[in-house]
Formats: sequence, C-alpha cells, structure tokens
Amino acid sequence: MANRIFRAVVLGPPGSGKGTISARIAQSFGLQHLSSGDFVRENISASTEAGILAKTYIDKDLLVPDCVMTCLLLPRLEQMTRHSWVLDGFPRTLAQASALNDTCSLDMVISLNIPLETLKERLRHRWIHPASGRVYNMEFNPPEVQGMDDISGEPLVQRDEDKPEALVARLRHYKDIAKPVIDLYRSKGILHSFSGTETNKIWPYINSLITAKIPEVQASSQPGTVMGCGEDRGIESAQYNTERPQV
Ligand code: G5P
Ligand code: MG
Repeated sequence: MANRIFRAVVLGPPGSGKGTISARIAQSFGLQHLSSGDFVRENISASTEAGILAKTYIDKDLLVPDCVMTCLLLPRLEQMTRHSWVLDGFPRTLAQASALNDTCSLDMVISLNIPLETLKERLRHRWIHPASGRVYNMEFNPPEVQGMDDISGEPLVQRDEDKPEALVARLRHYKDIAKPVIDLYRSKGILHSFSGTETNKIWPYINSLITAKIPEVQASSQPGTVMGCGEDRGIESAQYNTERPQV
C-alpha cells in the first residue's frame, strides 16, 4: 500500500475468525496486524503489572477491565500515527470504543456474525503455540506434525478459555457487551457486517471491500498526511450474507 493511512477494526465473538481475517488483511494490504488478545498474552508472558492483573480475569473467563486494556493498547496506537493497521479484538465495550475514538479515527469496522454452533465447533479444535501465539485448528489449518508448532517444533496447547465448559458463557457474554459497540459504529456509518459459517467464503467480500476503499482513503488525504480524530470519510454501513448470493 502507498503512504496513506488506513485503519480498520475487526469485531466478533471468540472464534469468529477475527485473527484469521485480520492476518489476511494485513498480509494482502501491507497493514500492521494488532491483536488485543496477543497484547494481553505478551504481557502475561512478560509478567508486566498489566499482564499479571489481566491474567486474574482471563483465568476466570472474564473480559479484562477497560482501564487495563486501554493502558495496554492506546499507547501502542499513539506510536503508530504514520502506520496503517488492522486492530483485532478491540474495542469490546463502549468505554473502549470511546477511548479509541479519542485516539484516532477509523476507516472501517468489520463485524463478523458467525452462528453459535459454528463457533463452538471451531474452538473445540483450536490449539495454540503459547510462546508465539500461532493458532492452529485441527481441521481448518492443522500443524504439519500433529500437536507440534510448525516453526519451533514445540508442543501446542489448548487455551483454558477454549475448553467447552468456558465457551458458551463467553459467547453469551460477548453478545450483550458487543451490541452497543456495533450500534455505535453503525450510527457512524462505518460498519460492515458479514454473516456466514466459513472464513474462506467471507474473505473475498472483505478483500473486495477494502480494495475498493483504499483508493478512496488515499484520494481523501493529502500525500503523506495522517487523518485526524473524528474526520468523517463518508463510508456507508452495509450487511453481507455470505451464505446467499448478493443481489
Ligand atoms: P482474544 O485472543 O481476542 P477471543 O476469544 O476474542 O480471544 P479468539 O479466540 O482469538 O477471540 P478469533 O480471533 O475471533 O478468536 O478467531 P480465530 O482465532 O481467527 O479463529 C478461531 C479458530 O477457528 C482458529 O483455530 C481458526 O484457525 C479457526 N477457523 C477460522 N476460520 C475457520 C473456518 O472457516 N472454518 C473452520 N473450521 N475453522 C476456522 O482474547 C483473549 C482474551 O483476552 C481478553 C479477554 O479476556 C479475552 O477472552 N481480551 C480483552 N478483554 C477486554 N477487552 C478487550 N478488548 C480484550 N481483548 C482481549
Ligand atoms: Mg484472536
């Protein structure tokens, strides 16, 4: 991508494919991929004050408090004023959305609507490499050697929050908390919602959307400049059902 700034957020329940889609966006369009879950896990591994606090919530399958998340993430975003990025997993609450709005403006918000049964099935098969955060799915993208990370050869583990007993509560809780955030971005006219059961079917719609959007972003900014907070880039909200042909 050229030197104009493009910023997107990917929202969705646990297991909806935020990480998978964000990684594809980052790779296809040359954006930085920022994942709130990875930030939290990095801080837990490094035993930072925020990480130790966050772990007490994650261990109970709770969201990490807003003040911890914003302290972790916003300074990183503030350092990236000249970078394009896709942010996965943040904001999850209205307070986080409001703090993000005070830090930067977004070009696009992608919301993934995946049926509950699909999410349960996916997360049941997910294993991760804890040191790197690399994610595998024993059916969708299995490792080359069963149970081992492709790069390091180290053992994969299943996250406690992906074990079946923790899942249903997490998914229900997500819906309640996410609704006002989704409503906010819809009212701002930057929400694009994708419904479907397969990432590979959703991806072409997102790919086309961003391909169309990036020239508009470039045209609406001066060469080499960064858009300021709250500038309206005039994007419409839209819904896409990837299980049905679009009319
Ligand atoms: P995370 O790390 O953000 P979650 O639980 O929100 O965790 P998660 O689990 O990382 O989200 P995802 O990124 O939406 O899911 O999905 P993914 O990893 O790409 O895909 C899920 C699995 O399905 C993978 O194995 C993938 O390969 C597979 N898959 C993808 N597409 C398909 C498909 O089409 N078919 C099939 N069969 N499989 C597929 O956050 C962790 C914790 O940190 C805290 C919270 O406690 C959170 O629980 N946290 C926050 N707390 C407060 N506020 C925030 N903003 C927070 N952010 C993180
Ligand atoms: Mg993720």
